[in-house]
Amino acid sequence: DEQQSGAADGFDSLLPGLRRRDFMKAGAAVGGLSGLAGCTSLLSEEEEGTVSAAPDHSIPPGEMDEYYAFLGGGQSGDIRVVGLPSMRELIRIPVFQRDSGRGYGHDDESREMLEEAGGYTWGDTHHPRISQTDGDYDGRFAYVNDKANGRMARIDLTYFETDAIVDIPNQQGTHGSCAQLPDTDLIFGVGEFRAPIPNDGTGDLHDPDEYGAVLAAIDPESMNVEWEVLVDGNMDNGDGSKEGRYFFTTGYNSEGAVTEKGMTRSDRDDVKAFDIPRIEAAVEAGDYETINEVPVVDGRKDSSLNQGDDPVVHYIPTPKSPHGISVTPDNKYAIASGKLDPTASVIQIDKIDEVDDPTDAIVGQPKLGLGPLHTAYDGRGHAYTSLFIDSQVVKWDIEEAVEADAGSESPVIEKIDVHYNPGHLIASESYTEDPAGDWLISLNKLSKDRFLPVGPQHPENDQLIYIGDDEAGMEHVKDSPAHAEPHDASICHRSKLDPAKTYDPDDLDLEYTDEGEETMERVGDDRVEIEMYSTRNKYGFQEMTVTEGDTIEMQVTNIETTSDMLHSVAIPEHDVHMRVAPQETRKVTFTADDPGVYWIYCAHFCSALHLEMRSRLIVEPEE
Ligand code: K7E
Ligand code: RUQ
Ligand code: CUA
Repeated sequence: DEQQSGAADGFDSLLPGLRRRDFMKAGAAVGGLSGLAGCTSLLSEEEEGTVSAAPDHSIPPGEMDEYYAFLGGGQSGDIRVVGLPSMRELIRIPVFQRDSGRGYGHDDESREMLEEAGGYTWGDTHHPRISQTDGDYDGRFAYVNDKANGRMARIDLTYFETDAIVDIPNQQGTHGSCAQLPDTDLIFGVGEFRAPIPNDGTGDLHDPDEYGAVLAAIDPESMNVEWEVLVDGNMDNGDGSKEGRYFFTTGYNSEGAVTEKGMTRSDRDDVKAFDIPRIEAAVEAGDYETINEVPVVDGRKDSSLNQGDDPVVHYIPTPKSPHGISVTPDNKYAIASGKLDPTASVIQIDKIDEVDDPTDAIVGQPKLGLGPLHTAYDGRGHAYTSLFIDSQVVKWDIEEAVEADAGSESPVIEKIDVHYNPGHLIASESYTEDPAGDWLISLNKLSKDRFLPVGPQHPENDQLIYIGDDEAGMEHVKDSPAHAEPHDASICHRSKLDPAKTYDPDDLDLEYTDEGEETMERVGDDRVEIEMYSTRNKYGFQEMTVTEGDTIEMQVTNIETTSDMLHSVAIPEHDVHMRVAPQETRKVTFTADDPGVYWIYCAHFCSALHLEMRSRLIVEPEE
């Protein structure tokens, strides 16, 4: 053994491009190492791809990835855009938090949007979903929840920017989020925390029986909450059927308890299937109560709307605290992962409204392993479920699970170790009708020993797994450390996105100020309005003189026509950093509180004269 590793080491130094690990793997594949000649032949086998089934995932310098992955950044409040298969982080899209790198929350428009959405400084983004047309990504928008403050945001994928946020009434934690398919007619926000509705201090605050949670349906254009449905128990994740009839949520705490012990007392919780057309008919018929200006339909079990043959919400009992739920690409099944139970429940969608006992809609219950959380699809009839406790991804056969007895392990095809404790996993285009079936990312919560230590908080570990070869099996090809804390993701082929190269001034509300059109005007006693341009390497004004106490409204157009040629307006001691991208116009309003001279500078490195790109804000003392 010693000799072998010695040989490997020696070989390693001869061929620095080959990592020792690959070498050992190659060796194992043909039954051990036996001298240098054998090693050479192993190498060529690897080149022919007999050892690794995965296509090249290294993406050499200058080449582009095939997919965009949009990852919910969790408590960082952003969305990360990652290229696949390289796993390189391309950009972050700030959603619920200020970000000086993108000037978000620093100019008037984005600052007002954050202010109107509650004025919080952070959010908890879990589930980014891309808008679809005809069951496929149309690349127009992404929507993402804020679990922390009960909000939903929209990201404009032309500019990769958050363009709307709605603070959802009657909802404290918005957890699952999803678009109604196939054409994104509604966006659903799944209310998790049960609280009094309205939560304004009236009524009995101590009696959990008086609490409730609602599903919210949001118009994707106006971002108005159209209606809500009140339910029993907590809700967790959500996904919609592909034809738009149902929206599914997993639910825990059917007990309605307020302690961990109470929430896990009973053996069953449920999956709720919201019948969208029936709910809309109830709203149409005036069968609702308006709370905080939103029509709220009563979808609780004992509601009159749920008696009889046409319930608005079906409660389908499933084992103990199910977590993830996702609909199969062929729209036959909704699969709920057991979390505290080692099974997943396969619910046949067209049976839901046919069976007398809702349990009969569950047509399969394979035993997968410990802590099943989320399930993704490859479009070839396989499901991939993350096992949080086992630290594994399990691949299983969906139809086999329907054939087999409940609790059977026979549908399991294969398990692969991940490092460690995966939450979500996601496969390319898994949420569409036609998943690509090549790559899967396991978004692991604990990286433990996988990276250089960086103190008590470790990075997360996003692992790339190739799933494109059913015969060779799943292959783990990459570890990628991630800033806290990715949850769900959507992976979209690059052909379906068309990001802008520069802004279209017609898309913006503020007026374009070209070179020669700059103006500086005093309005009233204590307000100065400035409209100017920026370009390499100057601002419209080389100096701006104002008086102590003035409110300054500074609007800047970046008149560059070259993509990526950003300029910004950074003003020391005024907390201003306004990024202005090519052909974009932004405005910032601030007060010149203290007399003195302040150098305005451009914080985006733009040319060799970048450091000279400056202007002076001269604040004269008040007389
Ligand atoms: Cu499992 Cu918010 Cu989708 Cu996180 S939830 S992992
Ligand atoms: S200066 S290139 Cu601070 Cu060295 Cu930026
Ligand atoms: Cu403009 Cu730096």
